[in-house]
Amino acid sequence: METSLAEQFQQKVDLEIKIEPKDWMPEKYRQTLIRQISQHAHSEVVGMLPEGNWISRAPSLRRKAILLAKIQDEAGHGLYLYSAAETLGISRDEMYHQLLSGRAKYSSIFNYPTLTWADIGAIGWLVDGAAILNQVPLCRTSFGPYARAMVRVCKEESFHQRQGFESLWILSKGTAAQKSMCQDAINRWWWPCLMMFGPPDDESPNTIQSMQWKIKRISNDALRQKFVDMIAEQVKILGMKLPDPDLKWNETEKHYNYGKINWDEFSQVLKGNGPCNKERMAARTKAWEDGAWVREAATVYAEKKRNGNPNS
Ligand code: BYC
Repeated sequence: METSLAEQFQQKVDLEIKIEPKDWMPEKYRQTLIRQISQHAHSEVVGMLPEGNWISRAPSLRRKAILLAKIQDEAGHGLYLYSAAETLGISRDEMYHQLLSGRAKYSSIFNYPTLTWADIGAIGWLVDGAAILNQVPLCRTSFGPYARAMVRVCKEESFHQRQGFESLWILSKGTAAQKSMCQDAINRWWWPCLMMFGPPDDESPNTIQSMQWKIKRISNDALRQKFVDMIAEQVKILGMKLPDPDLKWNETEKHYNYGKINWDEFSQVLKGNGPCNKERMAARTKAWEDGAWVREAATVYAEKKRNGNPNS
């Protein structure tokens, strides 16, 4: 019985029919999605922190308005994603507990500091650029609510990337100090961005199964290569350099070759030893604790409403 349900499920996936929350699904499919979607949601929310650091110091009103809008978009992405994960039978509280207790991860990239204003441009251009490449294929992921959430997220991410590039483009045409700030931000964000795509395919425990279930459409290494090829061209427009002496166009492969990624650094960041892991978790824990009264008030209000007395 179980085997035939599993076979029917795989046939649906192969026929590109979306899996919806009430459909039968293998327990491991459900767990894989909860893991990935909740970690994606946590990344959006934790990702607001490095940028939030610059709201009060944005160099103009225009830049401040753009940054505020971008960060609000990220809060929205987190909310769609938590909602999509909830359809799989996990509560938002449980997802939060998994994050705060260290059981759930969030993207490694948000454990790096934003030291200068150029870092905000670099996040938009490089981090959101990497995110879009990863997320466009997720618009066709097999689980309906995740795929539909990704459509809107991707539209907003492409605006995020454009504004980041434009911000760096202005710096790259500025004074010597602005140019050097721009290059320094690119130098610091480049390698961590390559790590965002996850471990190499032959060391990625989830890829084969996730691709069979069409949760993932393109492997970690294939997406990373697309990113290198895209950015290696865009950086020329900025007149800047990527910090990789081995970056070289390979005419036979029609791709850029690139240097070795420091996977030890990635593994340290995942273990909680990146430059900002403790700070990020402390900020999220404080937000959870500070929000206790809101949760309490909302629960009491809902209770009163159920009893037909919303205003008392
Ligand atoms: N950081 O078998 P693998 C944004 C973990 S937010 C941390 O390849 P999978 C933005 C992985 O979870 C964008 N952990 O896994 C927001 C797994 O550990 P667990 C965030 C990572 O899932 C604000 C283990 O390594 N995007 O754009 O098949 C401002 C083995 O990996 C990372 C998403 O979340 C990492 N970088 O593939 C600006 C996209 N990489 O869970 C921008 C959705 C891997 O088994 N997620 N790990 O303990 C995905 O597409 C996939 O989950 C990944 C990893 C490609 C990331």
